[in-house]
Amino acid sequence: MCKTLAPWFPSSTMGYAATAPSLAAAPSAAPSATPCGPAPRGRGRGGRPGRSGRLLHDPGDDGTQCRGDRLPGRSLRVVHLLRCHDVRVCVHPDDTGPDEHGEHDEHCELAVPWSAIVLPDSSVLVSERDSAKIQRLTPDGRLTSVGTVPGVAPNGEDGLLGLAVDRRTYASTTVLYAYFSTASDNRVVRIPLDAQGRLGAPTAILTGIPRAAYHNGGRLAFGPDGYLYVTTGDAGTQPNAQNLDSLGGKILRITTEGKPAPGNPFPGSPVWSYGHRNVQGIAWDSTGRMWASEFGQSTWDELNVITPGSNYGWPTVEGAAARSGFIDPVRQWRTDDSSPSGIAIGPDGSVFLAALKGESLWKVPVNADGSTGEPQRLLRGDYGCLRDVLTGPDGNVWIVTNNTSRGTPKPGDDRIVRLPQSLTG
Ligand SMILES: [Ca+2]
Repeated sequence: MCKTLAPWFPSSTMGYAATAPSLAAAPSAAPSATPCGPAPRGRGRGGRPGRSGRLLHDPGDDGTQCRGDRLPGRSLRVVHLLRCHDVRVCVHPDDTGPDEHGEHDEHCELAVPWSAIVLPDSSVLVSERDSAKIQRLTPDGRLTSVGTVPGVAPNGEDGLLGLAVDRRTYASTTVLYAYFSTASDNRVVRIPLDAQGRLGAPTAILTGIPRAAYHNGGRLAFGPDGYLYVTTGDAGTQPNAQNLDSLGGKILRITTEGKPAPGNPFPGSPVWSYGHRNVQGIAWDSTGRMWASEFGQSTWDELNVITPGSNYGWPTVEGAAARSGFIDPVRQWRTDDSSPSGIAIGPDGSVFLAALKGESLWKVPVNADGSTGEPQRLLRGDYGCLRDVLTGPDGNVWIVTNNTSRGTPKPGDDRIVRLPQSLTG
């Protein structure tokens, strides 16, 4: 018998001030907590087919071999996990109440979601890569579009990618930052949100990031220093990574106006670190140390600790090489086992990596002395390919699946799943 879960509710423990009044309202109908017993096969009122995504076969990083959840006997476990731990993040649009099992349908049906971020009012914004829509998931489990970002030209692995808000100024400056691909470049824009939380007209703040069908980077996050960090890829042109005049294959650090941030290691440059192939995950731990995931070419995926001005080796080396002048990863994986996109720091300080091809959530313990423990492989195959991981508004670890573009979508995919602390620590 599963334990009763607390409903998802706006957290007052996140340490952030209330946001704009229109976005700060408490949820009117938070889903009720219900005990869950043995999971029946099927979902009662569910069963709508997920959106069928494209199945591409190419040399990109997005898990060409993602298998989806096809393992015999796994489906029961997936439903069990959803019912016992995680359900009610997304409520079916037609949901009018719990079913005979006391459950709401769990159907996010996101189309190629890429980035999920928590707003100060505990709602979650999710970017959809190919549709260029931004969806808002409210604490009562409803998904609504807040708008479509104009000018996005998706092709292969690019499109509408990262999102970020500056939570420290959000109440007074309600602005969203987004990273996306146009027909000619990747760029970062700022987008005002109106009183209803809908998108205004974007203003480009950083343009000219190399784009290609593959290796576009795309994660955005504000660091603890208040500056905006931007991850980029080599865009299929490997020399970009070592060329300090190129914005490709870098982690960039900029102001909210898109200018190089004060204190950057190369004067007048937004470059913070270089020698990267394709970084799609960044996070800071409680000591301020910056972590980044990186897709390998065909051998080693990486988890790196980022220090300013450092060279992480690509394309000269992949993985740990112990070569002078290059920073080695603190952990590495065979690409079939991982292919990590988003990362997050968990409640216990561990680093979590959302793995696409590896169809897993990797947990890397961090010891008191800053060293890392043996990585633990969680959720292997349970949810298919994983694109992003985040600390949800309830403080738990949440994941975003990625089955509508490369994997095998199940009814309700792609989905956001909140994981219990009993699983993630
Ligand atoms: Ca490297």
